[in-house]
Amino acid sequence: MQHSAFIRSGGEILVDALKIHGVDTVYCLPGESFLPVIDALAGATDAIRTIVTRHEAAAANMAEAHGKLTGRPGICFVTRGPGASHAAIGIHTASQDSTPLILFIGQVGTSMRGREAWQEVDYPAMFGGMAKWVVEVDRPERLPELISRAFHVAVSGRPGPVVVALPEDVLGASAEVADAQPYKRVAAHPGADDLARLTAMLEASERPFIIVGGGGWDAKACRDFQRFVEAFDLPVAAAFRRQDILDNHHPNYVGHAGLGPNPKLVARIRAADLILAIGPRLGETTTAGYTLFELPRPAQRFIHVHADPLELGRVYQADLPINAGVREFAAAAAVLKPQTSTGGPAPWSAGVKAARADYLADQIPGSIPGSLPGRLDLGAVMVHLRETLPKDAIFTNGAGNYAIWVHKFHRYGGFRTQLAPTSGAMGYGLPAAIAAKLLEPARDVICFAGDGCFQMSGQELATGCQYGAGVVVILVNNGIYGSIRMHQEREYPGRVFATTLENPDFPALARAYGAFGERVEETDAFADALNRARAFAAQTNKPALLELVIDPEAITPSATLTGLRAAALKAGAGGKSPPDGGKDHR
Ligand SMILES: Cc1ncc(C[n+]2csc(CCOP(=O)(O)OP(=O)(O)O)c2C)c(N)n1
Ligand SMILES: [Mg+2]
Repeated sequence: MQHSAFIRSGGEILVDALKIHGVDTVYCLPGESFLPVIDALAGATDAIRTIVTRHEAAAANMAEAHGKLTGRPGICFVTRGPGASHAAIGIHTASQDSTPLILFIGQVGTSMRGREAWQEVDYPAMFGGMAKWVVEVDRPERLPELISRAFHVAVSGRPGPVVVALPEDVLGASAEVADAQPYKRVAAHPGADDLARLTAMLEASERPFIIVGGGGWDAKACRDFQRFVEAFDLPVAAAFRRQDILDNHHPNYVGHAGLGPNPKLVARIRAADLILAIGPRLGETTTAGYTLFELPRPAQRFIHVHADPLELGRVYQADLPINAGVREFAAAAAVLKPQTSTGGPAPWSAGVKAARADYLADQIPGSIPGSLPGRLDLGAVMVHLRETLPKDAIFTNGAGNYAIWVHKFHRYGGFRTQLAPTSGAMGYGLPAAIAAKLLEPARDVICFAGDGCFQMSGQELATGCQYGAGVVVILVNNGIYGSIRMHQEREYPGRVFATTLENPDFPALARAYGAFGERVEETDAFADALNRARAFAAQTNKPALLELVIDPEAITPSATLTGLRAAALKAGAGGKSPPDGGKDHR
């Protein structure tokens, strides 16, 4: 690796910079706008693997999943205008999920900037509100500096996405410039005062409660966090789609404060006298539309730990705001000890056990009144998966009502066993699963997708086959955009429109790609089909798809479409109620 100056093309300078910053994989859909980079990647295959996708949204989603799994920026290369537009979803997800990601985009030559040249886009204007930083490189000499900064911005403080536009003449030109050093992540540490006050507030409380979430976690931070939780015997709920920070088998894990949470969990959070929010923003999905806590001053004593100082006090006023990266906070919290404890159980320990019992009871499908129609019970499928698969299996999903079953009935086995967009983006599951399998080939990777969700990225089965990603796709086919149909029945009962899908033969489609494809229509047939799918994926290193045929009536684990329609008609809905009502599942 070169740290001294010598003449290289812009593309070579850029790829050398990627190597210096530790990049081992890039996700890409080629364009002629960045051919010098592609050529430099061809010369760097000893250090960097290039995964070529079929759609830029998938490339960006794979890079996002890579960033989530590794804590290092996921790297994505796309072409200008159209490619950048397709990739935009990855920027949005990385932003909402606080994931380090760098999107490199080809750009028109500097001599024609501003003329609306072919496929020209003003990237600072396009991504300004979504990315942490957007930059256009104007000279090859500045590539080491600006790429180094891109890495620092992506990982430091609250992690997030960065966009780097690369005019084609900058990539093609030669320059003599020295390389930068590998990036160093910067995050705030909690102060000694913060930690002393936190301990004192904990000891003064009777019903403390942790909500854990946000970005920046790694395996060590999760272990440190667990030590803190155990030392004080604290109950822990996960923020929306952050269910893998504390192993769900742990006795202190008490549930998911996401969409449609267990009412008993909500009641316990409301009844707490001290909330410790460790990492999450406490956004709309975790707070039941900002109704879980009083705004702006929660009724409970409130400690908020977040990596971004501007997030603290933005929505909720904490009694103790702590500006710290979650890794830094967890490392400091891991060595805290109760001061006044006499060695016996904490005063709230019985409450933790009761909360855990509530969580386990809520994880038994069918424990909710009213049985669901259909021959294939998704609840039973989830129970089979959680009892069969190794604890370190990675579960991915996008958006749709099918995800309710996954989040409710699966027990995530700790850091990183969940890849799911808090942004609620459809189409995320398959690209995320492929990226995960390429990174963790020895682990089972299960992608959940609805029939709608799958069709936003199903073409990536080809990418999975090409690069040897033996993921198992569980496609939940109910023939509708179920989530939206559910809201439709609530708001406009009986007026079914624009939510019905005419679908292809999914197993045949999978087989056409070279993947495994099988349809499952009954609960009892699932176990053997899963065995066949896993065996195929393990033997061939290609994806295996199981299409689960679900009765559309079974719209949530506890509701039917007919039941929702009847309730809405009874309540007098029918175009009269406000269109933003009842947003509990998306
Ligand atoms: C990219 C994107 N487009 C649209 C939506 C709105 N949306 C949320 S869920 C959903 C339907 C999902 O359908 P499907 O994947 O079949 O799952 P189901 O709800 O039927 O289980 C839609 C259209 C979204 N969240 N993301
Ligand atoms: Mg569907």
